[in-house]
Amino acid sequence: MKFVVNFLVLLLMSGCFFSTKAQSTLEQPSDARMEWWRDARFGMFIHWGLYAIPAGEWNGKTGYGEWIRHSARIPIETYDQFQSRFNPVKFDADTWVKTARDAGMKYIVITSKHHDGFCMFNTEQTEFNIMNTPYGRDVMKELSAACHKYGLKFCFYYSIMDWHHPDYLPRREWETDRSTDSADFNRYVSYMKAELKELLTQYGEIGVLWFDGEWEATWSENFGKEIYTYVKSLQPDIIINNRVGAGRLDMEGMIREGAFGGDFGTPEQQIPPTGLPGTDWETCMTMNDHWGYNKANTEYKPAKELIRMLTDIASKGGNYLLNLGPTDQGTLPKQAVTRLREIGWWMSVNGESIYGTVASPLVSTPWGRCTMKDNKDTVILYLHVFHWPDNGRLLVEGCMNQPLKAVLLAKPGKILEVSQHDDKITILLPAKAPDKINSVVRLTVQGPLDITNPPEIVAFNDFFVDRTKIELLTNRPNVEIRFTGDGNDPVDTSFLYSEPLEVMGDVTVKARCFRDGKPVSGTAVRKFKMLSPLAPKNVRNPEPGVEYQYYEGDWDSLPDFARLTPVRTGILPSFSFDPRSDKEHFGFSYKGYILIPKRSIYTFSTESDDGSQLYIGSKLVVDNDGLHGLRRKEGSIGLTAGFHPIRVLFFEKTGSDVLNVFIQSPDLPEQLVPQEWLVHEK
Ligand code: FHN
Repeated sequence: MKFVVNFLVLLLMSGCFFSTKAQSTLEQPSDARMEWWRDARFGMFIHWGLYAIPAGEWNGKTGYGEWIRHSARIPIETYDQFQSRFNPVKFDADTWVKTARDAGMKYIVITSKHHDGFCMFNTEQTEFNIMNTPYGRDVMKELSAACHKYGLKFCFYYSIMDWHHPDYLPRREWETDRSTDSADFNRYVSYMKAELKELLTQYGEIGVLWFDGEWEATWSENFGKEIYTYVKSLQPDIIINNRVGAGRLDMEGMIREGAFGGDFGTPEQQIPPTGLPGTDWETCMTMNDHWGYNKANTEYKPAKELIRMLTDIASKGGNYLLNLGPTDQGTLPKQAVTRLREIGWWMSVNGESIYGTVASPLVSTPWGRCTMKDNKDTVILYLHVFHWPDNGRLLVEGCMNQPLKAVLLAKPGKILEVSQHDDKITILLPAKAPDKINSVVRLTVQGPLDITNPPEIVAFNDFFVDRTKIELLTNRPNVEIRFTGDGNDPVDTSFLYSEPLEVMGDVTVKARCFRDGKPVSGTAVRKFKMLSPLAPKNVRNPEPGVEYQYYEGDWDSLPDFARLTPVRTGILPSFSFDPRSDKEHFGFSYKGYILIPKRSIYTFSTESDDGSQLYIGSKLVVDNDGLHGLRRKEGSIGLTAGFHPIRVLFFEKTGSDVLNVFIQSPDLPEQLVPQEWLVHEK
């Protein structure tokens, strides 16, 4: 109570906080084996196989990729015929490798075997391989030689999932004609090991084994550890991704707590929102919308976007594995080549700001991104300027290091004027940016690194009911946090924070770190707003469960269910799919009341594949609509204790289908909405 009173008194004057809790930050694990990979930062992903022959088209549909055999439900006998047509007569390993090298890429990861089971290398383990095609050449041997010739690391992608091998289970659910009687998964694992031995003993040094297709129930953590150990026994210095295990959290690419994670995480088609201290990770991404060649998909990401993504990833301490899908003729799509050429030009000037760098020590870089080389006695900060300042003044906050020199990498001979006031370093830039996509300033400062980011203003939510607790945190030793509650910037005489406080009204909190009376960080700002909670509804005869309406249809977003006729209706204990009859093309509308235990702010979230929405009363609290893989979105609302109307909408198009509905409040740990809280009116 003391601090609430103190705070109220201080808030009237301008507020006060108390606490400087250290946050743990894991150091990057130093490992000679990972060194080349961490330095490389940028690699080429290649998806090439029989699927390049249909090139995304089947029965008049053109939206397929490397999954075409499954997605278009092509019988194995039909698909296998592609083997007798595979003849990439225009393939030239040197051309491919030089294209990667000239783009600034340091390694190539290529599909030795994708899910279709076709082996793009000379294997003794199956006839279903490239040597038994009109082409009859081992392209992996040629690429390996070219990589070793031009100084790139040669790496293999290898799919655990195999839609061709008779011992692999499960079959595709539509392949009811393929017997599983004699299938022996352990024998399949032995087949895998025999192929991996060929890949790891016949193609020279392999930089990375990039496993994939590990998500089906037949694969296990134990298999993963067995294969990891086996691969390392063949090439001890090889690097292996986390998809060898069974613990990956879908496309975000990191592993569940305690799961076996190989050597690095594998976010796919996404970039983690922040750096992942102490973790090696690599984002893999397509240039268009497909991994394998799709001739109709001519929309490729512009080079500007690709360069800025490379920079963003490096600024967070990750690698960028950028994909292209070659044609059945063995050529690289021209749209990909033109983009790689533009990336190469940028890298030829600015590559040092990517290679061998580590994550930015600065949290706030509104003008772009930062990468770093910390040589202890001197530190190099690479300031990647996406947005050239109109006033020509580039500001770096929170750095107490003495600036030694600043130059543009595009004009290294011209020294830029640099000044420093407290934690603020200002660099005077020329009127025109040398590169409209990303101009890099190399700022060299005296070590050791002395950078302090603004304090973290921690609270359950920006909104609250009645009161909320706020903490101000920093991981910096020998600093103090000073703050205000009236919107003014903190100064050395502002209130000192030492313990959490409670806020009972709208307030703008500003906080900054100080040392010996001088500011050493930028200022953190966060606005808090008190909400009036929704009043409860009177429910005369509450009965357990929610009402559901089950629909069937083909949608790309949530339909207006009110305009449709449900296939089935009834009561369910929670938001489940039990009554559905089809695994695809269906939707649900659930409605009822949720019994809220206490007056508070509540955060709801839906985790769904495909789209979902959650309403409380007439308010759309969570909008997670659209065609997407497993994705989670949240929203908050103030509620009083009692019954509140809840409505959840969901649709599934094709593929996997998931709906989870979570609830959380300052006093309620995040959890699936308890079934006993859900009722409907009898
Ligand atoms: O199913 C594969 C897909 O075809 C592609 O190989 C990507 C690349 O990382 N991995 C899987 C999807 O997550």
